[in-house]
Parts: sequence; structure tokens; C-alpha cells
Amino acid sequence: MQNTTDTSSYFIELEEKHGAHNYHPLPVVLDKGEGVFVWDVEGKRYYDFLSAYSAVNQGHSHPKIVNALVDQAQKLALTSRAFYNSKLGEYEKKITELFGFDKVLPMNSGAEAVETAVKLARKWSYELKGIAENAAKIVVCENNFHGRTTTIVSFSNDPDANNNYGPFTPGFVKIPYNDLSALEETLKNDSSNIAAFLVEPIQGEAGVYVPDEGYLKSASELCKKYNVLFIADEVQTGIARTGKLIACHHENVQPDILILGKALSGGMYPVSAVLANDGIMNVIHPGQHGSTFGGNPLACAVAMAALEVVEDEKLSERAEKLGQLFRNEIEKVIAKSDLISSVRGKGLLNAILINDTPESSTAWNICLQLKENGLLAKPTHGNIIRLAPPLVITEEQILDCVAIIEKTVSEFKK
Ligand code: IF1
Repeated sequence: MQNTTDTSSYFIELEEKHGAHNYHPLPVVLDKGEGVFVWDVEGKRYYDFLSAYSAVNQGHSHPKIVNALVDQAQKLALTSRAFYNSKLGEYEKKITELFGFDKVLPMNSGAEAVETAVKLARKWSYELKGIAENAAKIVVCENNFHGRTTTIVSFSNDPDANNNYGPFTPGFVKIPYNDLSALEETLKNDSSNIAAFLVEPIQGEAGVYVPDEGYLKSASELCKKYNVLFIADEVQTGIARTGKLIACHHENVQPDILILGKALSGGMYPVSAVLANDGIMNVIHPGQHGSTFGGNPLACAVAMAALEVVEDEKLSERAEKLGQLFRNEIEKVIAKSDLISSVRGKGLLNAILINDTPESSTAWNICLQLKENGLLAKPTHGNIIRLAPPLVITEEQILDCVAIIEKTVSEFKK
């Protein structure tokens, strides 16, 4: 018989009482993770179909990444950038060569990397493009999600993200996502004041919106035409998630500024990065940007191991192949059910659209039933359920999960 201090309800009550209520988690208390699986405190096993919002692409507690963390932690964890360290240069060489840029600016969270990219683009636009001081604008897309700092939520149109957090940072222009004429119109009318276009190659939080084929390519060409930096936020779509090393590579686009986070560390440690070529990155001089933990030896060791896993285990190719299989199999489930209206995504970043209103709790209740059936997923907005397992999942496990989804859907009573 379990005693009362190791049951799910005990841990849920602790969080309820002592923690800020800034999330509404599914009622499951996770205690262990390995590969595609997580276990709750009662010892029940689940397929993890959220992967910590695509931070655990390499699978939970990948041994190679854990070993890199432990070995480096026992040697040297943090020096600050007041001194050089024996890991940062090695990491910088590896990540810049892998992604094809001259330089990297290492940070910690995805939002910090987005903030870094905003500052870098603005500074470039004043010092090299010649925009008048404080006049720089950055074009962003409606329904974006780039993080939760005050500046970033300043250009969100999600009231939950920015209500009562004002006053907001000025200098951002919103256009519809996946709309090239809106982008061209904006650039044509005001390019002399526009520093950059910041875009998610797939809008994750908005509900896994995949833009039209060619959107990223044409958008990057429009930016070049008007001397505007093309900034790709690949915090969620990067690191093999969509079937390429970064989602921009599906269209052979090399962004002017690339933002990475999440799975850059395999979910083992907060690691983010901003990559750019010298013509942009060299506007930053000593004392003009940084952070206590940015580029620390522990983060570098973990990130190098996480990137090696992506290469060694061919995670991009796996995501591409198994993502196709997953969508094909889910289409068969859709054909037999009126509960799911569609499936969309790229690689192993997918979502299903539930046939009910966004205000309904149907998607949430389906996730509760999926949990009972051994698969963890969570709705993004309203009636969309994101389905994003670790990229180390096998074909057999994909089919097993499709069977769980099919069982849940066929049993579900609204
Ligand atoms: C939450 C989802 C949300 C991101 C992109 C930057 C960041 C994120 C494209 C900031 C972070 C996380 C944040 C987390 C839930 C999750 C998320 F889309 F992935 F599902 F919220 F939209 N750019 N996404 O997706 O990175 O500072 O979090 O390291 O805030 O609830 P971060």
C-alpha cells in the first residue's frame, strides 16, 4: 500500500499550495523518463507525445548526454565569461560549422535567444543599414509565439500572453502568417525603417500551422530584396524535429539570424543560441550583451553531446520517415471517426484538429483519456492536440501509439 506522501495527489497538492499557478498541467505526476517513455509516481508508463514542447528530441535522459553532464559537472560547471573556458570554443566551432554560420552568441532560454536576436537586428540596422536611432521596426506574424519576456509578449496578439503586462515595447509590426503579399507590402512601404522579419518556420503554439510550400524561401528573398534581416525562430522546429536539421532547410533557406533552444541540449539543461555571420554578429562588442550562464562549460558539454546524438542517430531522417508514417496512419483513423477532422505537421511535429469548437473541453478530455490509455499529449489552443514524441521513437512504437489514439477516439464519448 502506497503511503500518502508518494501518491500523485500528494505532489499535486504540494504544487497547488506552494507554486504559482502559471500552468494548468494534466493530472499526472512524472517521476522518471527514459527514451520515449515517462513513468508517474504510481509507476504507470506513458508514451511522451509532448517531449517537453520539443526539448527532448533525443529522448529522456539519453545516456550520452547524461554522461556529458555528469562528467563536466564534476570538473567545471560555471566560470562566467569574465574568463575563457576549455569547452566554449570547442562548442562554438562545432555549432557554427554544423549550422553554417561564422559565429554563435550562447544564451540559456529560448526567450533570451529571441531577445538577443531582436537586439542584434536593431543594432545592425542602426550601425550598418543606417536606420535612424530608435526608429527600427521588426516585422512579426500574427499568432506568433516567441517566448514570454515583456518585449516578446509586446508583439503577441494572445491576450493570455500579454494582458496586464504593459506598457509594451514599441517597434514591432504584425502581419498575417503565411501571407507573402502582406510581407511584400509592408517591406515595400517602409523597408527603410525595417530591421528584420522574425518568423517561426512552423507556428507551434498557434497549433502547428505549416505554411505553404515556398513561403519561407520567398519570404527570405523578399527580405534580401529590401535589405531586411530574415530571422528564423527554430527553438521548437529546430534540431531535427521537422525532418531536417532546421525547418528552413526544407526550402534550402539559410536565415540571416538563426535562433535555437530546447533540444539544443536534449532537454538536459537550458541552452539556447543565436547564430549569424560576421557582417551581423560583429556589431556586438565587449560589454554590449551577455548573461551569467551564457556559454558556461556545462551547457557547452551537454549541447555538444546532444548535437552528436542528432548526427549519430540520424534523428532528422528518422523524424522525416516516421512523421510520414504517423500522418498516413492517423489519416486512416480520421477516415473512421468524426471526432478528428484533420492531421497536419512536418516530421515529428504534428497536431490533430478535434471536431469541436475551440471553446469546448473536448480536446482536453481526449487528452485525459489518452493519458488513461498510456499516452501523454496536451492541447495547444482549444481544439488542437499537438503530437510530438521524442525523435528516437521506433516504427513499432509509432504504430503502437496510433493504436492508442485510435482506441481512445473510438471509445470517446463527448
Ligand atoms: C511555455 C510551445 C509555447 C517557442 C518558440 C521561443 C520560445 C518557445 C518557437 C521560448 C517556447 C515553450 C514555452 C512554454 C511552452 C512552449 C510553447 F510552443 F512550445 F508549445 F508556449 F508556445 N520560440 N515554447 O516555442 O523558449 O524561453 O521557453 O525556452 O512558456 O508555456 P523558452
